[in-house]
This record gives sequence, structure tokens and C-alpha cells, in this order.
Amino acid sequence: MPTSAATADSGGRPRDGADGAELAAAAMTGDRRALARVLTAVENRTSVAEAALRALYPRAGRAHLVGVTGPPGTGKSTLVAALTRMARAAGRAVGVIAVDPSSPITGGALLGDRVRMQEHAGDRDVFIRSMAARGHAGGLAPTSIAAADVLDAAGFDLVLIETVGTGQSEVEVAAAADTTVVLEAPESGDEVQAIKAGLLEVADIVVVNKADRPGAGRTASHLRAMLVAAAARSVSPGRPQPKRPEVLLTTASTGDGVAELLAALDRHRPGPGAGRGASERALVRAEAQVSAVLGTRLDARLRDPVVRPERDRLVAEVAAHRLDPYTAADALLALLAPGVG
Ligand SMILES: Nc1nc2c(ncn2[C@@H]2O[C@H](COP(=O)(O)OP(=O)(O)OP(=O)(O)O)[C@@H](O)[C@H]2O)c(=O)[nH]1
Ligand SMILES: [Mg+2]
Repeated sequence: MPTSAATADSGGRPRDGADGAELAAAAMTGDRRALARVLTAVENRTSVAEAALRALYPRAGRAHLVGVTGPPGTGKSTLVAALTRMARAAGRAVGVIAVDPSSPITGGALLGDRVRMQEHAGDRDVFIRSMAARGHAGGLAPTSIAAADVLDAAGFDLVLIETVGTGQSEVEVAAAADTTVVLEAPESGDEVQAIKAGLLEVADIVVVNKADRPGAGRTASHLRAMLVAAAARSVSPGRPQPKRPEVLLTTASTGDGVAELLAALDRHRPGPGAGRGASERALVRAEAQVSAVLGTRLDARLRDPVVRPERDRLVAEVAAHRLDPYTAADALLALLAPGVG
């Protein structure tokens, strides 16, 4: 096995006619090249991915999926590396998906992350994958979730998904995990509080990283106060009070506080078995995936040569404002699936 497989972003070129189910089977037995190929197929949403995911899916659902998000530069990648190191020391297999916001193939941030994760090169129980945030027609979240499913089925026990918490879809990726960690760094002033409030809403655990910097304690207190205020606002009679996120301090660059964060993650891990599948997060994830597949399937059906002329006709009617888009969509639905819609 090549040592560079630890950062097998390219995934290699898929073999001609590579069979998805075969690749999936190989990936599940620890073949890292096969794993990389499946992930490439997932990212490109090819038919190989569909066959692979069908084969993999029953084996997934065991890993702890952890989303790590937060504003740029707060230390997400450094923290993911520190968590990986610590989880590995405890004998756990760790998969990492880094959703790179800027670069479709190779960005500066990605390169930096690779360098940071070099220490894991050659470790069979660490697999790091970068995904471009752009160019996911069916949505970034379903694609990232499918990639996490692949790592889960391949036996990685902890799957960390890093996204920059700037765009809605990136935040959705992290929020679809079992546990969402929102990172902040110490800073003065409250000019970005509006953004933070939005990010805090998806947090299960809030981490103030760069605790070695001045103002970390103050930032943590400030965030705790914001969370208390948010919890007070969300009280509704007859409904259980949602659990208020813990606020932890870490220095990712030295590893301080990372053991405590890992312990907090473990406490938040959903229980195994049937209970897990019924968890709210699992249902949200499943819904995102089924909706994404439905959308893809509908698009494919609309491109069908039998249906296409009618679709084109209806679209032209809508363009000319002789028909509204709702009526047109209903007519197409009735055509595709009589009795539905
Ligand atoms: N002082 C200090 N610096 C840190 C700490 N953690 C990370 N850094 C530094 O902060 C900078 C950004 O760290 P990254 O881990 O790349 O941050 P990120 O959130 O992944 O950044 P993006 O992915 O670009 O949004 C780097 O120079 C790190 O070395 C910390 O705990 N203390
Ligand atoms: Mg990063």
C-alpha cells in the first residue's frame, strides 16, 4: 500500500468499467485505493457511486459523525488534526472529510491541511479526504453525508467533517452530523456577533480555540451568556428544553483541552442499535439523502426523450408567462407519476 494513500485526495483514475459493488467490497476490506475511488465517484455523483453506496449502506450507521465548523482561521484543521492524533492514540480509526470552500481541486488551505496531516501518512487507520465545496448540483450536504457513510462503512469509528462556517450549505454539512462542534477564537468587540448567533444555533458543543491567546476566558463567558439567552428564547410550553451546548476551551496547537473535547464528543455520541436510526439527526440526514436522490431521479426522467418535448413545451409556456411554474411542475409530475402530486 502506498504511504501517500493517507492523503489520497485524487482518488486515482477509476478503472474502465470499475464496478461499484466490487469497489465497495474492496473498500470495506481496507483497500484504500478502492476507498479513494468510491469517494471520487461519490463526489462526481456517477453511477459507480450509486452501486457502491447501495452495497455500502447496510454497513454504515456505526461511526460517530462529528461536524467541525466555525469562521475561517479559528483553528478547525489544527483541532481536527489534534483530535485525530488523540483518537488514534486510543486505538480508534479516524476518517476526515475536509470541505474546502475555495479550491475546486488544490487550494492553499488544502495543501496546508495535507502538510499538517503528514504525520498520519502510512497509518492505515487514518483516512483524509478533501472535497470541493463548489460544483455539487445536488447539494453539498447530501454529497458530504454520502462520503461520511462510505468512511463509516469502511470501518472508521470517528468521522470528522470540517467545513468553514461561512456559507449556508457548509453549515448544513456540519449540522447534519451526529454532533456539531462550532469553533470560535478569542476576539474583542462584538462586530461579528450576528454571524456567530446563526452558527451557535447549530452547535452541540462550542469550542473557544486559541485559548493561549488573551481574551479566551472572556470570549467563553460571552458565548455562554449568548447560549443562555438563546435557550431562554427557545422555551416553549409542553416541549422538552433542548440541551444547552457546553463551552470548552482548547489550544489545538499544543493539544491542551483536546482530551476534554474528545470526552465531550463521546458523551454526545448517539447510542448504538435501533435507537440511533431513530435519532433526530439520523432522520435529518436520511431525509436530505432521499430528497437528493429523488431530485436526481426526477431530473433524469425529465431528460428522457419521451418526456423531454412536453417538458420543453411547458418551460416555453412558463417563459412566455402563459403558464405559471406551479401548474407546469404539477403537469410534469402527473406525467411522470400519475396519481402523485
Ligand atoms: N495561538 C494559536 N494558534 C492556533 C491554534 N490553533 C490553530 N492556530 C493557528 O491558527 C491558524 C489557522 O489554523 P487552521 O487550523 O488552519 O484554521 P482553520 O479554521 O482550519 O482555517 P480555514 O480552514 O482556512 O478556515 C494557523 O496558523 C494555526 O497554526 C491555537 O490553539 N493557538
Ligand atoms: Mg481548515
